[in-house]
Amino acid sequence: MKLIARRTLLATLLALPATAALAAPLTLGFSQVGAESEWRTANSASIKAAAKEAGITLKFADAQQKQENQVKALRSYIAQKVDVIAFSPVVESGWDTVLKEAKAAGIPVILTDRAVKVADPTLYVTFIGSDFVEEGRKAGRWLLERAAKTPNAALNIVELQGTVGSAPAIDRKKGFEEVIKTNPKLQIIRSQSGEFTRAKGKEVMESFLKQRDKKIDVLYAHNDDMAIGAIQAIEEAGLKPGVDIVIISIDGVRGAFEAMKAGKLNVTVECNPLLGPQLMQLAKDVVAKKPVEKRITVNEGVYPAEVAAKELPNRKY
Ligand code: GYE
Repeated sequence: MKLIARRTLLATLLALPATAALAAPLTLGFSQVGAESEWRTANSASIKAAAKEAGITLKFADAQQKQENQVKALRSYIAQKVDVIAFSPVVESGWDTVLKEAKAAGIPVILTDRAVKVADPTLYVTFIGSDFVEEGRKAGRWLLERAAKTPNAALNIVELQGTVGSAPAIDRKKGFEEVIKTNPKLQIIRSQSGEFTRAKGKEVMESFLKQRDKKIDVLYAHNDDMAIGAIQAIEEAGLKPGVDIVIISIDGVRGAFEAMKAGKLNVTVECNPLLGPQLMQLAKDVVAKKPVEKRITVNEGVYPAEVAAKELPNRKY
């Protein structure tokens, strides 16, 4: 008798629309840049695991570093009427139209990792990610300190830029240049995109090394993967990476710590990809119409080769 009563009560409760609405899992449409680097792999894994943990239904699409694929994914999320959209924009510009479509459909948009340039900032609710200009400055400051130890020597720098038009490539270049220009002995003699990948980083470094007009003293790579590709090119050219050419990169992935331990990379500036848990909380808050900050940054450090062996076991990506 008691059991039947309880069942009836439960059925009544479940039939209530308000209860049903509360129990419905939130759907998040996420458009990822691609799978170009160790950083990105860790970022995607973090987002997938955090969605599961938070009980959020995740629709996930990999754009293979192509903006057109991201626009398609965003449009399909709008058509599917997801509760909230999040994406990491491959490049900064060209988003106005699709973001207006999301707004017109009443679907809130969260930016993660990379920023956009849009005329109307209300086209997205919030942006969570690193301060890339500051990362570039940190890389520059490390080099300034190193250069201060050999004050008379001129240092020729080659730069491997990230994906053309992407926020991290633009900002990491800007922050680095801002700092190194205070020492005229530091000059960027070549700068080209290695698209944030190992393969392209290696290929571009090979071409830098073939041009024998100037000696290369320093490599500044906008991410660890390109630095790791370049290390291979430097070794194949019969030089010692980390010794004959000082190497600075950004991200702080495991591969970078291993390269530092082996003495082939001199320093990495941390960029934390583990944005999943914070993104899921934001998604819930945004859907619940709670006020959120427009810009949420992540705290990060700098790791020189001297601390690599000690730090490696603590790394989470
Ligand atoms: O540094 C790089 C990746 O947007 C911060 O993209 C991210 C960058 C990261 O491919 O490795």
